[in-house]
Amino acid sequence: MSGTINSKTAEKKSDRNRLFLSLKEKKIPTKYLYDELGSKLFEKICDTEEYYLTRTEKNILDKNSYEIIKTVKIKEFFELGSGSSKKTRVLIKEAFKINKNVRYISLDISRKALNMSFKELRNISKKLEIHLIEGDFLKDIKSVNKSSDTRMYLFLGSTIGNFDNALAVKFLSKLSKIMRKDDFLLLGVDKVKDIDIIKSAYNDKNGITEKFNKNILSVINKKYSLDFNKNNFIHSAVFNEKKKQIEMYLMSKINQKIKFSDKDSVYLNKGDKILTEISRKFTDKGLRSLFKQSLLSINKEFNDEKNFFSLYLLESTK
Ligand code: AVJ
Repeated sequence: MSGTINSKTAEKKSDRNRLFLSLKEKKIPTKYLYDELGSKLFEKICDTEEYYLTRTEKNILDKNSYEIIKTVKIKEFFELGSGSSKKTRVLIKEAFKINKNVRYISLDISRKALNMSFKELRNISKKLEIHLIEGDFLKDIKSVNKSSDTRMYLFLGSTIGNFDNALAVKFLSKLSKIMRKDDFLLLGVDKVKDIDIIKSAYNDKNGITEKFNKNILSVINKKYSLDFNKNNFIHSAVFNEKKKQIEMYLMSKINQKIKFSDKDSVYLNKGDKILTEISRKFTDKGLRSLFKQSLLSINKEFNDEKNFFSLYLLESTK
């Protein structure tokens, strides 16, 4: 028992250290966006007029779920970073119609998201087998790789866009390696398009994205007893055209010092920007190269009419 407690303390310490190192480079790990409030705010972002991603992906899923399900005989769905599972619902429902023994497993960092997901899926049927795992998919994917049933991994919402290319390749290769011959990965990706459309998706007029971004400070304040003051920061989401990615920052309004421990502090000058998230936008060419590097091949591809967003049904080529 004490072993468990010790290891958790150690983990917290190294997480704290990692955060400090990260802050010195003017970054905050993106995962801290998703506490209970953060997950709720993200759901609200999905409903804004400007945030086309969720709506578009859901339409693609609504149109093609039947086709996806009949192509692949799946016993088990394994969703990474499920959020509320509102989009996944259609897919699971179609699968359940065909196979009452279908199983759904979700791995998400946020307990709130897992609860929302459970509510969303439970009303498909009481008989649907649902497993919820609270965890960090970058770290914990290793521990959940045992299954003898045909599995479809779901990695939707363009969450892959939060990873730079190296990390994306590392993550997808890891998935490809644990995939069996009959397994599939359904991956959702946001595409390069008119810059103004992309930018407004991260600068909604009601300021929900701003709240979501600033909430990261409350999360680390609470978790590590820090004293960031939200009012001293400005939300900024810009499109980096060279890297084809949204970069979300918190910009310091003043010169300030944030005490981290007795001996360590973080100093910010007015105008300094802390990076909280990147959200990459992909081209077909970029994706082909990403899949190749990650030992994945395309079985099927689904798009919306405007080609705003794509869903890929992928197989492992390992
Ligand atoms: C959940 C990572 C896909 O990058 O678009 C939404 C998160 N950040 N608005 C994205 C997000 C700002 C979102 N993902």
